[in-house]
Amino acid sequence: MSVADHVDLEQFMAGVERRNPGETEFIQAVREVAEDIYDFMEDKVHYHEAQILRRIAEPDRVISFRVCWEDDNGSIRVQRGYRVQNNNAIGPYKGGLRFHPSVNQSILKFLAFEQTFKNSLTGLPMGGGKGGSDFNPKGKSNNEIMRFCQSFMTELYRHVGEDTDVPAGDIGVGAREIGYMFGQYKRISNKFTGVLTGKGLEFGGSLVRTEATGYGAVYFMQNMLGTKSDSCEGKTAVISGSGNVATHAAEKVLQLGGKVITLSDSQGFIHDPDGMSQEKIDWVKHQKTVARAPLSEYADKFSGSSWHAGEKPWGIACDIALPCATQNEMDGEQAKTLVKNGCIAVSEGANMPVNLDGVHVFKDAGILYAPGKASNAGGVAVSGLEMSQNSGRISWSEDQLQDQLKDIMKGIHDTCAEYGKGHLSNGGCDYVKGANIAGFVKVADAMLAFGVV
Ligand code: NDP
Ligand code: 2IT
Repeated sequence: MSVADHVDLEQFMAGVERRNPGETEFIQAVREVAEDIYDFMEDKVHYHEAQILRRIAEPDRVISFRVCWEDDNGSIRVQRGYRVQNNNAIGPYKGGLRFHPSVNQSILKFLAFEQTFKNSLTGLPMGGGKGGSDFNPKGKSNNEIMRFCQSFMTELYRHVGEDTDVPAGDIGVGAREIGYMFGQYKRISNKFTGVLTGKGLEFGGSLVRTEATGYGAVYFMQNMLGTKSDSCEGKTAVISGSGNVATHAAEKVLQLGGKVITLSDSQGFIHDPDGMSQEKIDWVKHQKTVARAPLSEYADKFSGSSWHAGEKPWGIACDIALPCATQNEMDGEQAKTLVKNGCIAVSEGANMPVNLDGVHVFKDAGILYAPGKASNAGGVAVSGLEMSQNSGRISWSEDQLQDQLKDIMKGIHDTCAEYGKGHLSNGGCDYVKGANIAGFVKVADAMLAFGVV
């Protein structure tokens, strides 16, 4: 049998579309990977014969369940909960939980698929999974959040475990929610195990996990700029989002001598041409995670800044950009604007923030462009280190963990560069191709070793 006997990219994608009707985000994520993997597999008949890509693009299982909870008015509310266990070829399923009204099966399948490649790139033994609910945490009391988390875990607990599937946070799920879910898991199972990561430091959490995704995305940026003997120092940065990833990315840009001039939330963006100090970033963290109030109030608090309701920050000129809010927050036109205004590098803190048109704009422009599955892997990497600490019943020091995060991000950068170098039309490094191929090879070879399962 030869490669020519197997389906080509468009036949493959037609099958994905037929089997996953209407799941636009999932289909988009698979296409972005398949475009690169088909090139790579051209002369590798064993991957075709074993249908490896098709198997990775078919989740091991999709679990969906009802979550009932009682609100503060005594009304009964019904939500849908999910866990998508995409692939456990190289380790237990691992990936975050998202609580947001937009959550649906397509979004969680795309995230679990991407997570499989991302976790492979970290070099740690973790498979890919993702979960969450269409529950909207905004405007809910602490007690409502607690009751929802307890109800969610009351079903989820039978599908997870320290060696089976280890969830963590994502949009709408932070330290508070992880605490409530861990408490309920421990109560039902009567086990104190590392079933979740992102835990509080008092009950098995790891130092540096909170900062890891944002810091890691900036380390990736620093590594890319380093290939041009350049760095973040003196660079003007446009960042979207104002949650965990965005605020820690802003903090690290500042620490490395850069100037952060935007942050955003779902209602609009802040433009602060003077740049954000640590005090301003701390205010944003407090505003979004303690006061749980709108970002727009920044403009009243800090003079010289302005609020742009309903807009995204991509029209503001910058040297570097870090999209850190959500999927498809930048399209092809917005990507073109960034490039036209002189942006030389983009490192994704969010998952799939740039749509396929935008990805092609960056590739064609030949700028430094890191896909989230590589550049935002710092979070799950430190989650992997949290799992190791929990298994060994030990805690590593802040310095140790900061060094490990930096080393892992450098390792991911170098691996992507090895597979991606010279692949852009201007001879530059195609980090998207590099990440897709490097993430794929390890998972694919493990699957080959298992035979047909
Ligand atoms: P948070 O919940 O802490 O913050 C999310 C931020 O994104 C908020 O500013 C929110 O605005 C904004 N946002 C969410 N949805 C939308 C939307 N539909 N349109 C515009 N803005 C939106 O989440 P994280 O910071 O943890 O996650 C951000 C991104 O990073 C996600 O793509 C996530 O998957 C990814 N990621 C997270 C990791 C982690 O460790 N936390 C690890 C790797 C990737 P508002 O407050 O108005 O809702
Ligand atoms: O998208 C991601 O990598 C995360 N939300 C973090 C997953 C994790 O298990 O730490």
